[in-house]
Amino acid sequence: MFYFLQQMKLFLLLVVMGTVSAEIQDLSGKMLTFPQQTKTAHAKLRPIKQGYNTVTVCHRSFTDIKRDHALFSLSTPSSPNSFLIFWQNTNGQIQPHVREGKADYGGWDYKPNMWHSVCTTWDSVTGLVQIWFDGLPSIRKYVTTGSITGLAVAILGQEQDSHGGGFDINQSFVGMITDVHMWDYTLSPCEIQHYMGELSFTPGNVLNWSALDFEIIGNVLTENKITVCH
Ligand SMILES: *[C@@H]1O[C@H](CO)[C@@H](O)[C@H](O)[C@H]1NC(C)=O
Ligand SMILES: *[C@@H]1O[C@H](CO)[C@@H](O)[C@H](O)[C@H]1NC(C)=O
Ligand SMILES: [Ca+2]
Repeated sequence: MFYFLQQMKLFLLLVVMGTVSAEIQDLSGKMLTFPQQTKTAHAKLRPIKQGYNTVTVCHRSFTDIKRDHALFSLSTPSSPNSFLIFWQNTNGQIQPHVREGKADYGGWDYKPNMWHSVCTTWDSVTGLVQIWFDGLPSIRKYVTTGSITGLAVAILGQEQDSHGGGFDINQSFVGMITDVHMWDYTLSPCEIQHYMGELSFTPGNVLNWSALDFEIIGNVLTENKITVCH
């Protein structure tokens, strides 16, 4: 009987812990801090919808690392780079990847030690991608046509070489990330400007920072974004 009760307690504890980690949280005003370089620490985000013909992804990040790193990594079982936003340091390029396609965007002032807002749009019919960096649009480039299908997993802090894993410490992110949103449609330039200016905009219907279904693995902290004195 005692043994049974102990087992029940353990079971209930696991249920409670499971519920907590699967909880949907409002992260408005919060950021995720990735305080050390590891090949394991990350946040795993579960999209509300699966299967995308059109994508917009926006995020803000703050770092001082001077090497390659992933800002946003979404994989599906058939394609680890289904939707990846990558900083390639050697050539100083932001590289949006969509499945097997990739575009190189150079010429941005990607300064360390400050927030940068990045939005990326892509359409499966034209195959065109475009990024917006701190309010400025890039040219529109061809990456690939055809939808993103299969169970998507979005990861912050690491770059996926396989579905949900295959991390490389030399592509990990160190710093802070906030305001991650994903839509299954293209935001208008006006809506993107609203996001960039931290004004009012329609939250993502695929990933919504104000109602985020996510899980933390390793040393990643949820902290307040605003750090002004009163
Ligand atoms: C990461 O980069 C460092 C410095 O360039 C290198 O010594 C190390 O072998 C790299 N590690 C991996 C796993 O590629
Ligand atoms: C995002 O989350 C907020 C807070 O729960 C909610 O009010 C809003 O409707 C959500 N937006 C979308 C598009 O799901
Ligand atoms: Ca990689």
